[in-house]
Amino acid sequence: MSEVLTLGETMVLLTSAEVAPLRMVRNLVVGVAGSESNVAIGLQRLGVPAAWLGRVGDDEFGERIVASLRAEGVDTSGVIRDSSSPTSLMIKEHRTAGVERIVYYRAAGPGSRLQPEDLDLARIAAASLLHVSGITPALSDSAAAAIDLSIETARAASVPVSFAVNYRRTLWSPEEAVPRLRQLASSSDVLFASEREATMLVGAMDAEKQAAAIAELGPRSVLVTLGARGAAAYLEGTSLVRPAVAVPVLDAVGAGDAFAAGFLARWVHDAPPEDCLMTALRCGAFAVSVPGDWVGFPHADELTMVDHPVGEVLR
Ligand code: KDG
Repeated sequence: MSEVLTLGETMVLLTSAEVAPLRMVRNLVVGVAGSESNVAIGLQRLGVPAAWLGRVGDDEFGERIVASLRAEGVDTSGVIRDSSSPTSLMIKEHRTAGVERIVYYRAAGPGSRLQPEDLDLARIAAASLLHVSGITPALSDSAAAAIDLSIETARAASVPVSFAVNYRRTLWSPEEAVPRLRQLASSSDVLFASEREATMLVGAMDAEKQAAAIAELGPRSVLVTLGARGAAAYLEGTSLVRPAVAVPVLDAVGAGDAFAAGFLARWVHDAPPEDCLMTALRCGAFAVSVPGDWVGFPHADELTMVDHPVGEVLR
């Protein structure tokens, strides 16, 4: 099958190895994170070819990003090395045993210089799916224009568009974001939102109703994630609400991307809605029960592992 194309900003992730305020931390563990490339990794692990397009700094951390994605089998041939600024950083602080705090060093980073000219339009038109998020349009006007062109190109070629709302409050205010996010929702086929993001888009109501209300904006498949409570979906006219797969939660960051990857991996194969949703929920469970934004995402042959009771030993 042809590749799923993802587009956005990927950063080096520095995770505090200790529970402490960042100013007292002695050790940071180096990794890589970016919502769209996380989804690409999730898809690859489930056997769906995926590519990530974006800009990284022309520096060692930029190479680290490319190497990490390549090691996961993600196609990075469209990555641009940009020498105008260093690779962006995401820092994860374990402020208390139960609370993680994330700070970004991405203002004016390579992702903000993404522009329409960076896109390979023929490649987008030949993809099986385009996946973008609401992070990129908040990075800069040129990045927003690139997102618009990618969506326009996909739609003109009948390539379905998947959109994860991913509101980042440090990048823009709700007043700026909401009209833009609603507009992007209206040009997508599949939409992923947390309950809070769904409330931004259509107001506070039951998640099931939110999913249906978002579908009225345009997308035929809408998924509203509810954390430990599972997800509500409105899929081709049918409402579904399913509980999460119960697992110990070690790190909730990345769960939404795992969920999206799981759903899309089945959706691109025209799997029934229930199958798409259950795969998404299983992937979310993998993500939260392993530290790291995407490290724990499942490979295709591991998916049912989370159905086993907690504590069971598989041998
Ligand atoms: O929450 C998972 C991702 O979104 C994270 O790994 C990267 O925060 C991120 C971003 O803005 O791309």
